[in-house]
Amino acid sequence: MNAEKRIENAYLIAKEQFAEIGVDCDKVLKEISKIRISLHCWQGDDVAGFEKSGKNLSDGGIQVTGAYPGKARNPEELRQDLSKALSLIPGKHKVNLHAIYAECGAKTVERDELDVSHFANWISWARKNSLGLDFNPTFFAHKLASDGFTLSSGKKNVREFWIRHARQCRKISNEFGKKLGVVSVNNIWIPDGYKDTPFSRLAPRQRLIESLDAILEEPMEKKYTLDAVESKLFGIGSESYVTGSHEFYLAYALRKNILLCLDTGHFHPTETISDKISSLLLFLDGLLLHVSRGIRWDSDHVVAYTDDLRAISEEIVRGSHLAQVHLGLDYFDASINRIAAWTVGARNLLKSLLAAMLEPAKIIRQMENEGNYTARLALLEDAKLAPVGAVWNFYCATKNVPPDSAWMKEVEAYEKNVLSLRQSS
Ligand code: RNT
Ligand code: ZN
Repeated sequence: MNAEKRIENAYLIAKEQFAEIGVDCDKVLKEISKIRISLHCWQGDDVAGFEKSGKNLSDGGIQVTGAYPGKARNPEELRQDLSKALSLIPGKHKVNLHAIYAECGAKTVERDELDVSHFANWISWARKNSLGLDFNPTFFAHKLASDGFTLSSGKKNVREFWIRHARQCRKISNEFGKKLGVVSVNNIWIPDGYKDTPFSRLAPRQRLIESLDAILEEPMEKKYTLDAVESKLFGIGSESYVTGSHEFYLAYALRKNILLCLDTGHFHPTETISDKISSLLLFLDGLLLHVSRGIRWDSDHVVAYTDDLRAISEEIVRGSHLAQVHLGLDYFDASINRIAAWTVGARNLLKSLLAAMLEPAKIIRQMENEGNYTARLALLEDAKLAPVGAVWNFYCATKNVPPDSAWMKEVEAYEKNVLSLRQSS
């Protein structure tokens, strides 16, 4: 039997098996194809960006490790690599850009002078490929971030520079939304914090409120751009104190009615974000997720198909929160093929959503409501070995994307024919 036929037959059997427990696979496939996940451009070049001036990524509390050959060196290569990865991920998605991915030609344009014209190539590429674009002001890898403070800096000129940058970025994001017809999420993450114990935990937070208020002053239509703020527990060089903590941004997002961004790597190592989702969405309009996989610390490993990931997707699907939760990936592993890194993470996130959609929700909910916790446990456990893989491979086939165990061959060919040629130059 050829692979195509085998995938179809496996699907037909799986479909019957799911129908027996009240799940309609065809309907699920329609639902999952509506989900856009946001592929973070920065995995493709180790968060380097296209600014010419020399700068240090760890001036910003993050770090990339690894030296796998073939990373993208310019916008054309980065888009080429993103296109390759996107061809291996079923569905229509978004790409997440940072301000440092502006294309300014020979000119040096300071971050507070960036505008949408510097993203014209990204916009036309996105339009051609039916993609949305998300955005992030870049508050790291810059001389005005080298003392560890940006929006909450004690220096007025530093704060004002970053406020101007963030205001420009909101306008750029707004243009992305208008020009592409897909809402653009504009996420603020700042590295601000102290390496050692501060005396005043309050003062930087007071300054951060003022800066954020100034950034968000201009009203923007939410159908084009959505503001988000991302918290963190600690970073490299901000081990003792981070201005933008979880409590700070949760309260701020509530007050301003904007999105809260939860990065899975930004909490205590044993703290998961899945149980936060239902509580937060009772009070907030929406969430942005930066799905990552921290190992021992916020290490930004490629998203794997873990219980943590599955629990996040289950919460989103069981609570019918798909419209309110914006899903983005955020990791940077430079020790493996970068196209595979994107593909593995994105496919895993989609797989976990698919698995959640294939749960026999109706029956389990009924058991729970009746207080039949024995049956609830039994059904949840049985669901773990349900033939999700057969549905997944069929879904890939319907979207002209290689199934599991076939896509990696394409990455290998791309490495041989494209990436390896980059080493010599
Ligand atoms: C850093 C944050 C932030 C960055 C990206 C590059 O800890 O997670 O989201 O990873 O903006
Ligand atoms: Zn993040």
